[in-house]
Amino acid sequence: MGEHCYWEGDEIQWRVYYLSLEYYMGRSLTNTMINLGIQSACDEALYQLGLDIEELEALEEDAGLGNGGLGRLAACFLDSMATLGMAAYGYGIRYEYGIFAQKIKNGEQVEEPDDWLRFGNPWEKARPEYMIPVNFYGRVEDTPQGKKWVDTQIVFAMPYDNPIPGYKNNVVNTMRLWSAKSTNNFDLKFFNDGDYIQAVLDRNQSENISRVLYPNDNFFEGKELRLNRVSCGPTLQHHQASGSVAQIVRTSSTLPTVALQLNDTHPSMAIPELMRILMDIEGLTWARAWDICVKTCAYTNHTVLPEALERWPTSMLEHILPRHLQIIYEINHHHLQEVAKRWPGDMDRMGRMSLVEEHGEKRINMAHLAIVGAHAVNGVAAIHSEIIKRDLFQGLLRDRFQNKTNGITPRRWLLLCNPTLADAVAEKIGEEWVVHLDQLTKLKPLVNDSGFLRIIQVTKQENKMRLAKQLEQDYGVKINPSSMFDIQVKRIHEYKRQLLNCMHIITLYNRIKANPGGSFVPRTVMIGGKAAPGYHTAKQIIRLICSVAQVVNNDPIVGDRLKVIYLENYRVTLAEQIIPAADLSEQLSTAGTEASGTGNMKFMLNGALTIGTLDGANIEMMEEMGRENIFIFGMTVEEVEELKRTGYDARSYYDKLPELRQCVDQIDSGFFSPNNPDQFKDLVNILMNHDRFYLFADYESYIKCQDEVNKLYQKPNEWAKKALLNIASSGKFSSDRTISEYGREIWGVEPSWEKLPA
Ligand code: 26R
Repeated sequence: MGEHCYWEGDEIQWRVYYLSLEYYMGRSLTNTMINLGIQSACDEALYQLGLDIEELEALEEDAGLGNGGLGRLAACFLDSMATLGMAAYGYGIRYEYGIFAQKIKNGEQVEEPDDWLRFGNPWEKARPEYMIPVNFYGRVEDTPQGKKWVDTQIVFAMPYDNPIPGYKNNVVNTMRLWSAKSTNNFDLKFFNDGDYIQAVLDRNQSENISRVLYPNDNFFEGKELRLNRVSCGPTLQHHQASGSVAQIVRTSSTLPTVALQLNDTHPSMAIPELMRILMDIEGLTWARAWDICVKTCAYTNHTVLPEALERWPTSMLEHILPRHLQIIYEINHHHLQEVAKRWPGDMDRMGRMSLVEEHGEKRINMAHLAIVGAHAVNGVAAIHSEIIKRDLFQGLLRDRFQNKTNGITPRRWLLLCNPTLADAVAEKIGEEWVVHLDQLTKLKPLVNDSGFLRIIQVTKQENKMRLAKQLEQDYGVKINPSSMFDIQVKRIHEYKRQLLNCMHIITLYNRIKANPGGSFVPRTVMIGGKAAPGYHTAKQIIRLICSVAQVVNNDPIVGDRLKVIYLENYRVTLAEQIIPAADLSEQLSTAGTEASGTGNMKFMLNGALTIGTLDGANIEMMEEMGRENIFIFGMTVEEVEELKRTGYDARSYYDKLPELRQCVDQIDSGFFSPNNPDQFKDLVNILMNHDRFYLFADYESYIKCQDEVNKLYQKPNEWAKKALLNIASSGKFSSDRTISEYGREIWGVEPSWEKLPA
């Protein structure tokens, strides 16, 4: 390579590498058949053989290589990039164990390992010919030829390729997942000691790097794991970055240039790694290497919760990646010179904007590294992008900040999971919506077509019956299929406010008990999601929901007017069954905390109405469908910020609102946990004294809004009209639209709907 550098000169970027530590793919069989256009042929062929394709489909394990929204977004993006004919690769980690399987035992979450590769993986192909050595540890030497990273330990990165078919366009892209593989000449000192067996056993240690997905969602743990010397965060991240970047640089000599998209800061080690390769190996100057790095890299932010931001202790990086730490310090040096030029003498600001945090344990702020090292930085919904532009870097590098509102793939999230609705839509407007989701607006005139409204209703009813039957089999609860299916499915987190939903359930229960003969709109409330294994409060929230379900479901006074179900082991495959059956989608995050949300879009596309706050993409959903077609409640971001400034006093709401008080007192006194009255004291203490997410401040408005939901549900025809308008307005939320915007505004790549010759 050297100075005859192919990177520079041409501004058009040809290949896209999406770097993500997570890909939450779910199953591949049905999706592959659909995208190849061979679904009915396969169905028919298997039928002829006396086999049932649905039974075969059910045998496939979910590829659960993700935690939640960020990982599923990456999976939707792969589908869209292939469908839009982009030369795009998804690079990630081939975890041997994906997200844990959740069991609910005695109302509590129990985690079981997800041994998804047990019976092999028919979709992957190992590519040992592309294996790459990755260096760790060692030290940096100053030589006349520049810096040399020496005495390192080597672990190989072994790539496995997985096919990503586009929708009926004869494109098949690649998802390349790296797996850690020991070197053969490991730890010679053990050989010298004659401890051959110990040396063989130790091979396993380095292969721990890709053993298991970290189940933390929105919580950063910046410490080295105790039992696991090798498999700690920066090691894993470096492994991915190094394998990917080395290979990209190696194979790029024939092409003008590439775009590297960082899915959050998790793969941001790619920045110092790219600098290292360009300078230490290819011999470029700092200035040229930096220019290439910034032009190549772009960074997407997915959360503003401070506890989720990656801040690695410099002591760890020093030990594991000494050369990368040096490079980061140098990047920071140049960066702070720019800050000083723009705000001379403003030492305070220098401290805030530095990549290096000096208060307490010295750490690297990876978001700052990613912003400085990337030519584009984006948030994932309009409001979120505004918030990060304002808060993350206060004005510096302002012209880098963009918005790219998230989307979902209509192939999996309508065509695959809701074939009856998909057919009904195609019957009216043809099939182009599958790749041009905007076309759903053509359904709008049908709000006055009673025949079509009827079809929407019947389809929903069928989906509800199917789910009810399944749940009755799985949980042995009797479900009233004419009740409203009120659903909240997502990771369990305080900011997502599953507790607010729970307080609504308790309020409904108390109303029924106070007026047993009264008439109530029957509801089946379903809540599902995994809690991070170490997140105590989230696990308590699950226990409370299950305890409330116990009491409510077994109270004869309640009958079939209210049922509560905890949906065990929520994952991609379960989402595909639940979402088409939803009447009401719950999106309750405190305004300003949910970056976008993507589940909200899946419900909308499948004709559920939303009850939600003015947060994340809910706001843009409302803009698309009109405020009269969504149930909005609660504080705006500005009101939340105002409340924070003036001081939040939970007790004032508790004193003022009798229904809230009754509900809190019941949780506190053990009404739902008679065998352990103190069970939920911690939760109540948080709500009353340390609530960062202001649940009580939104309680009254939430309950009133739910009353409106009930009123509308009693007018099935009006409900169906709004459901139809939801579907018809959801075109914007296709990941095809999102990816077209990334292509045009960040990567310099045009989408193409051209069908290649077969
Ligand atoms: C352990 C730590 C480093 C960590 C932090 C955060 C690990 C995983 C996360 C997950 C976060 C980044 C995430 O999933 N964010 C979600 O991204 C979705 C896709 O953009 C958004 O829709 C959703 O609002 C946001 O919470």
